[in-house]
This record gives sequence, structure tokens and C-alpha cells, in this order.
Amino acid sequence: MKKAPGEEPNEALTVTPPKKWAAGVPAVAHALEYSLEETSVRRTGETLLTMNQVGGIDCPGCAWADPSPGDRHRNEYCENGAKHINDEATSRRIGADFFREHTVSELGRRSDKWLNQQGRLTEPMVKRPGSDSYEPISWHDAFDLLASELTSLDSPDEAVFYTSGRASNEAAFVLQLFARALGTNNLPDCSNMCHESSGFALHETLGTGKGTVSLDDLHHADLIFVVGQNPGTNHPRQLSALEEAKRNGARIIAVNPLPEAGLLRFKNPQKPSGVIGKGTQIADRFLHIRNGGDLALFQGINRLLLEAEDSRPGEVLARDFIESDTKGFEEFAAHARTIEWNDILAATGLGREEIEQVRDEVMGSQRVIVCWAMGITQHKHAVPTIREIVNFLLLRGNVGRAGTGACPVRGHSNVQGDRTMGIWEQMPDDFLDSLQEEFGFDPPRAHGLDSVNTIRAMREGRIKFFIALAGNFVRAAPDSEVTEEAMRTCRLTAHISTKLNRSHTVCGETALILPTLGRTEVDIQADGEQFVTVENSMSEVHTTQGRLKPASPLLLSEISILCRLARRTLDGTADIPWEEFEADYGAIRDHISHIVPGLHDFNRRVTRPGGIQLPNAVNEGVYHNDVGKALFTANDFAMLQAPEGHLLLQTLRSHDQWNTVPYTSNDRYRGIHGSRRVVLVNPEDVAALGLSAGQHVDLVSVWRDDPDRRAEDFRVVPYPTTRGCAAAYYPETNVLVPLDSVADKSNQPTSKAIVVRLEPVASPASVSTG
Ligand SMILES: Nc1nc2c(c(=O)[nH]1)N[C@H]1C(S)=C(S)[C@@H](COP(=O)(O)OP(=O)(O)OC[C@H]3O[C@@H](n4cnc5c(=O)[nH]c(N)nc54)[C@H](O)[C@@H]3O)O[C@H]1N2
Ligand SMILES: Nc1nc2c(c(=O)[nH]1)N[C@H]1C(S)=C(S)[C@@H](COP(=O)(O)OP(=O)(O)OC[C@H]3O[C@@H](n4cnc5c(=O)[nH]c(N)nc54)[C@H](O)[C@@H]3O)O[C@H]1N2
Ligand SMILES: [Mo]
Repeated sequence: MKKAPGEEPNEALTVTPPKKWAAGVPAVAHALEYSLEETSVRRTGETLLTMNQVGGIDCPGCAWADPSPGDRHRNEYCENGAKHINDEATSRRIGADFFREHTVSELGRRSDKWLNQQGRLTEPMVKRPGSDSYEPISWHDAFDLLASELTSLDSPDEAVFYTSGRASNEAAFVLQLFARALGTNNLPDCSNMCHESSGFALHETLGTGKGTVSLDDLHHADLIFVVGQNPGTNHPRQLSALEEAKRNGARIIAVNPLPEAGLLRFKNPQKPSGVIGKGTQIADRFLHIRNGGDLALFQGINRLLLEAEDSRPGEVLARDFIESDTKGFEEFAAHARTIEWNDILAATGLGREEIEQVRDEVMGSQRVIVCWAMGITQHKHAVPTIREIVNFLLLRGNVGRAGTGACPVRGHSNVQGDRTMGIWEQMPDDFLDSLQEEFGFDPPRAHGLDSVNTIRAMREGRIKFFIALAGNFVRAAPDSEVTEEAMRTCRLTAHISTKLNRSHTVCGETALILPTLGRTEVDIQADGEQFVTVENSMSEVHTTQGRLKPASPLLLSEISILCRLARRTLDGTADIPWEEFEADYGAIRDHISHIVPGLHDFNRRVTRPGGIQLPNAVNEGVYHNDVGKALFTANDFAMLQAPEGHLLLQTLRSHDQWNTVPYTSNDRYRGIHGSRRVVLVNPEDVAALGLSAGQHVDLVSVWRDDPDRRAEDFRVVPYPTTRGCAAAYYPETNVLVPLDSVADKSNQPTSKAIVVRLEPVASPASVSTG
């Protein structure tokens, strides 16, 4: 059977029943097992004990907030945080010898897991035109090469600067400053594929791109929705917050096509009771929804609330708040009453009584929060879905008060901060005006390219230069084959990276690997030891400072790389003190403090325990959107329907990966072991499609008139997902996501809704169950 390049072969697949609880002793033991395999015991201890402590390392995992300094546990990290940090702190190294032994085309046939396991990158490497190998290059020559490409472009808009959300605030600020001083807004980032839909909908309705809740709000809410997210795997410390909320009397409603372990029960490994007891039941109510049914769900709840107000006028809706703080209520309400129950039930797959019970819980609650992540944002109608969630919150005044609000749960540890620092292809004019005033150059005003439009522009031959600050662009992006072909049209591609990944093997004519310090490592510059800062999902900005000896003496920090490149390229054309920035990151923060509202006096305030809480105007009753009020919206009903014989496929994360980087082939909570090439299908659909457990199938995605897209050789696993829906892991399935299948308005790839058929292929092996 032909294998797609870079895919891990199927090992012996074993399927066990999905777990009914998350975390607890096995989780900690599992993390330590991984740590000991990758690094020495001493390095593990050093990194873990300072993780998420004041003055220590911010976990490079998710963006969940830390408890206030006095309330932190000595081990304020989760199993997965421990894995991520140790993945970076590994003692394995790759340098010139490795690249002499492995050509680029050979590396291109290796799996994501294998590439990552080779260890830390240690020296700058170049692949020259016509060559199939990376060879060493000095930093000096690497910067010359990059600068000469950049200065020979016909237009700065032929260059693209990608950022992944692990980059610090300071590195992100320097990157966008460099791009804009050069003359382009081409600043795509991972957020374009992550929470772009949230940003768009929240800007429009509440006048902020960010969430409005703090940890304290969560602890004091009395009803919390967890919609389209899998916190047991992706935000394990959120479970501690939910546990605390429950102790304070909150009820929790989980909405998901999969009964995820962390949503059901949680054993807190940091509490003795969690180690021995049965743990806390997290979700009081589980809504087993069809993929993409959330818009209809919230439309249904909203309609019921409006009708309840009809029969008990003045008792259900927050009339005063609606009057004083919002606009558009009448149009919204008139429209909401037209949504048909038959449609709502078909789209959600839920019963009407289930939705009525939710209405009753909402009416019995004074403080409601809605949390959401990729299960909401990666859909064609993601923006209307989030607008409808905002309608829901506004109806009973559940924004701007303690214990209430909108909580888009961010992914990468600093994805939100990168946006605050100006990583956005369409930064508003007031930010650009401030840059102009501060640095005396005229930033470009035309919007640049986001991630999807970058690939489109490459395909049209409009991009010559691509540089990435962290990340794995070709694997994170949709339509892998299309994206890879597009990337190869560039004259030069360069990656500032800690570890090897597939993006290094998909090269422009010339390609550079620029190895950099990770978050765990000491960063010493001309003016002494430096720290950097990050912003979490709750808009708290704080420091992070590594302790470990750098993986190689040849590594430069991200900021050094960017400042040296900017200096070489711009050659004094803008009045920006790149040298000073490199020597003392405090100088970067001084400038940021003049540009970003809320970060005044940045250097002094950020080192205080707990850091800086950025203000959120919504909580002051101020809405910075076009209408100056919280906006109710009327959203057209939409539902996803796969044609007869097809399923709606969502692509998601296993318990043992960091985005594009699988650590092992296991997904412990879901009971999948030994292979990632599995497709989870409802047992009734397995039967209806004439398939059987363990059968080998190709996943074939059908999109408009396009030729079929195919991901080869997956195994069918009967699994309690909703009827008509299926799930398989990212990034192996990105090949199936059509580039043009994007969310309306936000242009975010629809990675949670791909129409597929399962085509049986011949194969001898069968699945064992145990
Ligand atoms: N360990 C670990 N932690 C991570 C990451 C990682 O890779 N590994 N990645 C980080 C990043 S960048 C991000 S963005 C976050 C992602 O965090 P999540 O959003 O939790 O990540 P996914 O695995 O994509 O899971 C999506 C969840 O939404 C559900 N879902 C899918 N479609 C729908 C739908 O239509 N409706 C509803 N209601 N639910 C749906 C899925 O069943 C699944 O539970 O995690 C961050 N944290
Ligand atoms: N089909 C499908 N596609 C998706 C998603 C999905 O759910 N389904 N999710 C989307 C989402 S939410 C996201 S956020 C994107 C993720 O997209 P990216 O952020 O681009 O991808 P990552 O896998 O997080 O990047 C991992 C690489 O980052 C580098 N790295 C790690 N730490 C550091 C560091 O400290 N500095 C530097 N310079 N480099 C570092 C390493 O080289 C590593 O190989 O993928 C998106 N793509
Ligand atoms: Mo993300």
C-alpha cells in the first residue's frame, strides 16, 4: 500500500474502552516516564520546579492562567506541561553530522514524530539552490543571505513573516516592527487557524478580541458551559479551576460530540483526595451534540429564554442591562423567534427536553460563563456561532459582572500576547499610528496576508520570501499537498526553530534553519541575563525566564536573530535601536509601554508577583466596537449535513502530542494505543456503512468539483461519537482539509467539518481489543 510521505507506519493497534476520568496518579507517572526518557533527572527537576512559579518558566504548553501567587501549588504544572517542557529540554542534539547523513528528501519521508525525536537543533544550516542537503553556515553569512534576498524583492509584499504562539511578547514585537519597517503587513500567525473566529465575533459584538473572564470569575460562576473543547488533554489546569468552581456550588454543562474523559470526572493529582478518591465529577450535564450543532443549540436556548420572558415579563431577561448597554435586541429577538424547532433538533441531534432543561438551569443561575475552543472556531459558521453565544450571554446580563463572561480558551502559551504585540495582518490604525509616532517611520496601511491567503498568494507566485518565528507552518496549514507545493515556489524559506519538523524539509530554492534558545534556557546578552514576557488566556502579562544551559553555544535567542537580521536588512533606513534591543530586552519593553494600552510602566510592573492584568473595557461597561454598545446580532440558521454514505470528519489532538508534533502513537484517555491512523466512528454508522472494527479504509474528502483528497490507510474504531460524525487526528488528516473551505468572515480553515467517505482497502491485520 502506498504511504503518504512522512507518515508513521501503523503499529499494532490496540483499542481499550475510553477512560471515564482524567489526570490523577497515572497521569503524573506517565509524565515522569516521558521526562526520564528524554532528559536527565536533574534537568527535569530543575525545569519542573520553577514552572509557572513567580520568576520561573511559563509553561510552554497551553495559555491557561496561573492561580494568584499565594495560591500556587508547588507543582503548578500538569502532565502535558511536563511533557512539553521536557520535549524541549531533551539531551539529544542534531548538527552538521546529522544533516550530512540525511538528505532533505530523505527527511521529507520521515514522520513528524521521528523528526521531533532527533533532538535540539544546534547550528545554523543552509540548503543551497540545486542541493538536496543542509550544510552548516555561519550566522554572519546566514544574515547576509537573508538580507540580500529581502533587499532584492520587487516589493516588500513579496515577503511573509509567520509567527507561532510560543514566541514571547518581545520577539513578536520586534518581528512585526521589522516587517512593518520593511513595508509589509504580511504577518500570518497560528491564530489564523486557531481563535481567529473568536477574535472576529468578539470584536464585532463586544469590541474586544479577547475573553472577558478571570480565574476568579470562573471560581465564582454558578453555571459554566464547556463547549467544543477537551480540557483533560489540552488545558488540564482548567480542570482544577472547574473543580474549584464546583466546590463553590457551580454546575457545569459540557457540549461535545465526544464524551471526553476530562469532561466526565477529574482526579486532581495535586490533592491527596485526588490521588486515592474517585475524583470530582466535572460535567453535571453532557450534551452529546452533532458536529457543528452549537449555533442551533444556542439559538434554541435563546428562543426558549425569549419565550420564558413572554410568560413571566420582567423576570427572565436583564431588561435594564439590555436597555443601557446593548443595541440590536429587537432585530435579534424577532429573528430568533423564526428559528424552527425541527431544524434545531436536526442540527444538534438533541431532544427538545434536553434544551429545555438547559434553559431551566440558565434561569436558575445568576452568573454564567461560556468557555469554548476549536470545536467552535474551526467551522464554516464559527463566527455566527460565537455571536450567538454572545447573544445568549447578553440576554441575562452575563457579561461585565463578577462570575460571568465569554471565555475563548487560547491554545499556545503566548498566542494572545503575540496579537497584543501587533502580530496581525490587519492591525487597527491606532496601533500603526503609535508605531509611527514612536519610531518615525510610516507603517504600511494596506492589510497583509493571513495564513490561508499566504498559501493562495504563494500558489500564484506572488511570494518570494518566507520566514517563520517558531511553528510548523506546512503541517499546521490545511490542504497539506497544496500548501507544500505552494511553499516550494518561494525563492527563500527560513525557520527560527528549536526542533526539526516537516517545514524544514519543504524548501524554497534556498532554505535556512536558524536554531534558537527555548524557553527553558538561560538567555545572556550584552547587558546581562534577560527575561521575556507572555500573556495568558486571561490577559495577565508576566515574565518567563529559563534556567538551563543552552542546548548549544551556537544558539542565538529569537530576539538576537530578529534584531541582527533587521539591522542588516534595513541598514539605518528607520530610526530603530536594534542593537540596544538585543542587548537589553527592557529597552523593547520601554517602547512597547508607549504603544500598547495597559502596558505603561511595563518594566517595573511586570516583575511584581502576578504581573500585569491588562484592562478589559467590557468589564467597565465600555465597548470599543462600531456601535459603542454590546451588539445583539441576528444569525441565519446553518447546519452541517454530509450526503448519504458520507460522514462529517473533525480533526483533533490526541493526549500525546503538541499540535503538529506527536510524542507517541497513544491516546490514553480515548483508549487508542499503537497507532494514530485511526478514524473514530459511531458503531451504528460503522454498521450502516458496511464496515467493521479494525477495518482498513482510506479517508476521502469531497469538496465541490475538486478531485478527491485522500488520506491513506486508517483503521476504523467504533467510538461513541454522534451519528453521522467521525474524528481523526491532526496533522495526519490536514491533507483532507480543502484550502478554500474556510469560516465565513474569519477565513479560518474548517478543520472540524470535512465531508468524507470511508473507502475500504485490502489489508490482512485486524484490531485486537482488550
Ligand atoms: N497537550 C496539548 N495541549 C494543547 C495542545 C496540544 O496539541 N496538546 N494544543 C494547544 C492549542 S494551539 C490549542 S488551540 C488548544 C486546542 O484545544 P481543543 O480545542 O480542546 O483541541 P482539539 O483537540 O482540537 O479538540 C476539540 C474538541 O472539540 C470537540 N468538537 C469538535 N467539533 C465540535 C463541534 O462541532 N461542537 C462541539 N461542541 N464540540 C466539538 C472535539 O470532540 C474535542 O473535544 O489546545 C492547546 N493545548
Ligand atoms: N487539521 C487541523 N489543523 C490545525 C488544527 C486542528 O485542530 N486541525 N489546529 C490549528 C491550531 S489551533 C494551531 S495553533 C496550529 C499550530 O501551528 P504551529 O504553531 O505552527 O505549530 P506547532 O506544532 O505548535 O509548532 C511546533 C514547532 O515549533 C517550534 N518551536 C517550539 N518551541 C519553540 C520556541 O520556543 N521557539 C521557536 N523559535 N520555535 C519553537 C519547534 O520547531 C516545533 O517543531 O495548527 C492548526 N492546524
Ligand atoms: Mo491553537
